[in-house]
Amino acid sequence: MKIFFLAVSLWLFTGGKQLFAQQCSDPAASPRTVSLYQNLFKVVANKKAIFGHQDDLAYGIGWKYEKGRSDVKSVTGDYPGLYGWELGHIELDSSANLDQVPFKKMRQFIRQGYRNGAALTISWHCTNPLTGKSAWDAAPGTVSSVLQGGKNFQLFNGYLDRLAAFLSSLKDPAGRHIPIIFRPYHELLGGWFWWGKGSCSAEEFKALYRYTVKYLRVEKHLHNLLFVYNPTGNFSTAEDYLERYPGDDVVDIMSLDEYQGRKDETAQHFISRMEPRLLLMDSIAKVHGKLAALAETGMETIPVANWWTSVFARLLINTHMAYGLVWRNGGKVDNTSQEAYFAPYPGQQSEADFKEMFKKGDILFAKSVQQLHLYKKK
Ligand code: BMA
Repeated sequence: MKIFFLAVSLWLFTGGKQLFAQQCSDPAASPRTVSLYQNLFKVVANKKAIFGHQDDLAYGIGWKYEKGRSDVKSVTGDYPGLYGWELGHIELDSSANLDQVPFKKMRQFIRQGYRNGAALTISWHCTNPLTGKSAWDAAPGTVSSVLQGGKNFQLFNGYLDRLAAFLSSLKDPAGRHIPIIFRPYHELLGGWFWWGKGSCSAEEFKALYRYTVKYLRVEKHLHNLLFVYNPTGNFSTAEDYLERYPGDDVVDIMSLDEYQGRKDETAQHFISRMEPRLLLMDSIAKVHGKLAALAETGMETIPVANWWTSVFARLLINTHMAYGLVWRNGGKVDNTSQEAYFAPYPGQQSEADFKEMFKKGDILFAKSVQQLHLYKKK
């Protein structure tokens, strides 16, 4: 309830309006990046939101690397309006990411999505530079070890060099960098990643984030990036949400990651914990002149037949999110042999409702996003 009143009062305070101009945090952002940002604000102004899916073009239920295939397309006849990709293991110079998607293929998929006018977002489950274990190794002291003066400073700069090389290789045929919505160090209020709360101080987190942005911008001359601040939903006040906020000059999008519990949570419960938080986040974003989005969400194996219209679309539209990205159709449920998925495939029990959401038109897929010309100045 407290969150709800806070959200409402912030909303009233701002008169429901953006207080500041919708400028990219990077003053030298490329024209296409600026256009993407401003057009995403228009999506929200038109009371729409974009549907996103992680790894959509790479694989799905029962298939892998089949040209043109996508579970979302098999169900609706159209592709998502936003594609999510994951760079974990790029820092190790591997040829494939931590989910075995070859970076070469990923680059092609990214170019394909861009050519078709979709938005693109990238996450990075970066290896723990202190222990050499996975991103999920939340060893305390990791963040301080990579900051200036820390023993892994050089090693981590090498990680950033490889990350930058990949981001820099994303170009259109005219040699211009493809705009990317980049969300490093995600779920930072959770305790499971080495950059998470519990493993570093707020000041260390901010320093890590700021250093990364500056490195990519200043050292690597990358001006095709919109940066996402991406906590989990375990906050109750604006102060909690912003505790580790690295600053308006390095962030473009305020977001959160949160999933509906597969077995133990009703839709009503999920909505009641999400709606006030998303509204609060939206009002914080407005005060800071930023865009708000649901960076990651979903319900694993979608056991609720009307989940799309009754939960997903409802949340995005009611809380003014620019987009919502559901996670990949791959991996395993709770380390069992059951395949994990977050978007429906033909025959899946939420298929009809997904089509219904598609037809209604509030949630945008590839063709409608294409008509928005995200990368063109209006
Ligand atoms: C997680 C799961 C893992 C995967 C990781 C990074 O949520 O899907 O299987 O390795 O994301 O993509």
